[in-house]
Amino acid sequence: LKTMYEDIIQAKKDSKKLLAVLIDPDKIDTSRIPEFFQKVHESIITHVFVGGSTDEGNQLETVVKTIKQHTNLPVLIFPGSHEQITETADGILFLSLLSGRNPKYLIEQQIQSVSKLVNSSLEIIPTGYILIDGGVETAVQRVSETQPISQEDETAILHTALAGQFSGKKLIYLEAGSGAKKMVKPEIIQKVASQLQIPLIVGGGIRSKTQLNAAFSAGADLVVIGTAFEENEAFLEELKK
Ligand code: 1GP
Repeated sequence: LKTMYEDIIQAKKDSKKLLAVLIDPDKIDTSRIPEFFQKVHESIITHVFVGGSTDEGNQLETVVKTIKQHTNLPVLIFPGSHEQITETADGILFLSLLSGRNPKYLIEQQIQSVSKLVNSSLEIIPTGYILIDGGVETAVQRVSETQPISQEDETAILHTALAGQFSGKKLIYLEAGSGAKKMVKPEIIQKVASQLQIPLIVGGGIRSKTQLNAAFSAGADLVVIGTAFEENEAFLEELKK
């Protein structure tokens, strides 16, 4: 059986683009999950990410369980902290916030999550997470107490991504932040994608098919969309298979 990571690598080789819906456990109404996932299955969505900067209602486990009952798509935890880990998912993006200089999000959260991960069957995917200025102060910035990298600073973004690859990350995630005003510019995606050997994830502030296609054409292997689906389910219908 192939791992989820091997499937992502295969998709990259085949130039098959991947799209994840991000479910924020603080925002989703679990009673709407069955209906929502019917639409997801009619769309080009290939992955489900669950997580957020905060999980105030402690809903992550319930939300993941409910989602697993209604989909066969791979479900990955996208944790805002070590508390957001549940065995009921298929895997976890094991994030290091490489754009920041806060040791809590570079190594402390990771150590604190080990007791939950060590005997779990979750597929753990080491991911270099790079926060980029999306034109508005986002929750990641607030919670992590780190500054995003300016979109003007292309070299810093590129070098951060490559430093992640050189230190063994399996994925690089360029993040403008949930609800960003500006997505990561296609020129930046292109610059990073052209030098990176591992798959590239891009998310934050993508709200239209045009923006989605711009991210894909620039070289994103997997795009993540959350807010636009929360606010407008018709957008999901625009992305029919
Ligand atoms: C956030 O990249 C994701 O972590 C998705 O962002 O909610 O703006 O789509 P949006």
